[in-house]
Amino acid sequence: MKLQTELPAVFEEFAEARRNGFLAVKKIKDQNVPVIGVFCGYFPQEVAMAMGAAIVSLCAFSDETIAEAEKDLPRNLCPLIKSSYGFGKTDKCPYFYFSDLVVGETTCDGKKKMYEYLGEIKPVYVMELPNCQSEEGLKLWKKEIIRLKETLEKKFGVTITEEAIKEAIVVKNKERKALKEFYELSKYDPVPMLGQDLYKVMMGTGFEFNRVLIPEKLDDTRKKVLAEYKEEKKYSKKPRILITGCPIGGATEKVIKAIEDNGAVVVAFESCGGAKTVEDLVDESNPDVYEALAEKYLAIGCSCMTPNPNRIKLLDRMIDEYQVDGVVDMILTACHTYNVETLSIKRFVNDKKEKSYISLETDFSTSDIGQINTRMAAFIEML
Ligand code: BJ8
Repeated sequence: MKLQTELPAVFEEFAEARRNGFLAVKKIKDQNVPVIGVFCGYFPQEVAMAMGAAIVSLCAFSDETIAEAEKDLPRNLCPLIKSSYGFGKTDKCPYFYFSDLVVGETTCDGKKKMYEYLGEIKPVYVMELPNCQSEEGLKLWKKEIIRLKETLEKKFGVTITEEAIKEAIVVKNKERKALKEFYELSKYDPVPMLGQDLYKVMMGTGFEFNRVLIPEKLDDTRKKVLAEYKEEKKYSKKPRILITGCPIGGATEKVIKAIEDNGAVVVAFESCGGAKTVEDLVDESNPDVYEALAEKYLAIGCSCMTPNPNRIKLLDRMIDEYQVDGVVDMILTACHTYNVETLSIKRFVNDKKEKSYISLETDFSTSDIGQINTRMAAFIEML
């Protein structure tokens, strides 16, 4: 079995993106550009883009700050929440350090309560996200997006025009289309790249602050990957895995690695950071920019929503389009919403799609890598 030790050269630029982003954000700060730190896919980025702010994804995927967080927060809390808070408390995340404002949303209980404490360290603004994708929910979310715009205007002394939001919508949609076109390369069988490489590219795009450049970079990389693929098929046919569940990243990249070390390949990420926030575009033809943004963002199929049909709809489509053999549902310890939802996802994948399903509970430690490998090897063997 071939273990991947080095990232193919074509992806290097993206692999370094987070580290390079540290320097870039400092430069941005020196130029007095407002920096807004975010944690979640529900944040309507176009509003901040319209005022020329830099949007940074805050550190939340490592166990290095969890011990410090546990001095203030309960131990049996989701590691993502503890890590986020710990990075803020210890000032170890350069993106947090440079943020003028952190914006959170009322997603899960742990996160929204954590923001109350994070607000003691940095200015934190919390958007009231409805828990239902109903008509009333949509009205509330639209109002919340307008309230965000007004808050940003007041805090930064700027005017955010609808024209500027419209322009930002076009830029962000282009980025989504380019990212989708890129990850769709994994529809090929055999795949032209490993899931580990695909993941690096998807994460890396978030740290390019000149967003106009993102589609061009992605398109360039896509063409290179395709050209290499046409010349030589680097990978043989393998069982094809889709990852769903809690956001994956940093410490939990161990799950992608375990899947690929044990003979399968990750062809699709339905979770946040993957298709969940990318697939739907903002409707550019809607003259009401706030309604268009509210519709797009509220439709995200996160388990914080009840019910959550959009996650099933997306899974349904992706399992077919990516010729998926098995679904891995990665759950972070103590994430109640995703954990409760595993039953409906299992039923859907097994009964409706007639595919194999496994749920895998993990945290940000390395102590369960052996166990994850054993479970993944057994799961893949069965496919
Ligand atoms: S849109 S997935 S980024 S909320 S923090 S819910 S793991 S217990 S992250 Fe998320 Fe936004 Fe949804 Fe995406 Fe569970 Fe932990 Fe809560 Fe979490």
